Amino acid sequence: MPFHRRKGWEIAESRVTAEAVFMDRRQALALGAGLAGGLLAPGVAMAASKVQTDALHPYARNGAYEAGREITRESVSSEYNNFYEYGTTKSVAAAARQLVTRPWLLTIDGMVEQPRQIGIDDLIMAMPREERIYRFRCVEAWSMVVPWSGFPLRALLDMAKPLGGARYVRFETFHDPKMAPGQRAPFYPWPYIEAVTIEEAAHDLAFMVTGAYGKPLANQFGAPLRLALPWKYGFKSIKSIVRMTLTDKRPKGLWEAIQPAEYGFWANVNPQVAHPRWSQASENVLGTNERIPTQMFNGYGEQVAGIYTGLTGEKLWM
Ligand SMILES: Nc1nc2c(c(=O)[nH]1)N[C@H]1C(S)=C(S)[C@@H](COP(=O)(O)O)O[C@H]1N2
Ligand SMILES: [Mo]
Repeated sequence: MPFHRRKGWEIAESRVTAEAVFMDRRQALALGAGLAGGLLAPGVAMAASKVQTDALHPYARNGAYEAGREITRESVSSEYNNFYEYGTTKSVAAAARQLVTRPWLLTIDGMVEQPRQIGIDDLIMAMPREERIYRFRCVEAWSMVVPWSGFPLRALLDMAKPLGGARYVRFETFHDPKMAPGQRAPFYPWPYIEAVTIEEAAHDLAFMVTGAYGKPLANQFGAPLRLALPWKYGFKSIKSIVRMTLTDKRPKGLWEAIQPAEYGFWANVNPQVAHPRWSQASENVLGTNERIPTQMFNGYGEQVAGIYTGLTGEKLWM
């Protein structure tokens, strides 16, 4: 990566942590005059360095984003996940406790004015935070409704300052087989990758998620930073992101790399275009016994259809 001189306001994650430790030492000294400082301080400091931005929750809800359906109970959505780094079943919540989310650096590189790394808490502090209720449709024909907390991806793009030739935004999940047993499975070309066009990334609905249900993001949802693209099939919404790269070449996502006949680059929701192995006409609503018709662009067509006019040669629906 090109050399990057750190600006005054870009505090290194290591320094933030050091600062939190220092603050807590002081607090511990003030509070625990009668206690053995050595016993109290380190534990307190560790907890504090983990939760620097946790207290910002709940983010203010933006009422412009409503699902028109009941929010899925948290006890349901947080126990039914796709997170192959932690197993190929839906019951990955327990295994995902191994995911260590602090310190966490996001690398921004490729075709940007100034490549950089930023700590997750500095990023969260710098972004315009809000809560939005989104519908979510997995390619496996189940769906849910979740109140996500986060910030528009466009705000992160603005920070990254893409160069004129940049056409795609590529995202990468962490790669650490010690922390993620699923990444020891050689079949998958780890790390998980996903990408969108720069027009899609700049769309108002593209949302970077740092929380759900008014709280910091549970590990199994892809803490500490995941994407939400509510008009696309769920596999585009990549979890636990460590890198965002601007590029002029169309990247291949992990699923497209393994099975291009079933999972493509665009993956826009369309009830009329069946998956090779099942219909996409309807979906199971998690936590209810309902089976409801699937909507074009998952019901977000009015907002996003304009992005795709003129892209006639593309397989927009797989
Ligand atoms: N890194 C990573 N991101 C991922 C996945 C994954 O296995 N690994 N699964 C995808 C799929 S297929 C879906 S449906 C959603 C599931 O999100 P949820 O568990 O929050 O419902 O995450 C997507 N993002
Ligand atoms: Mo999915």
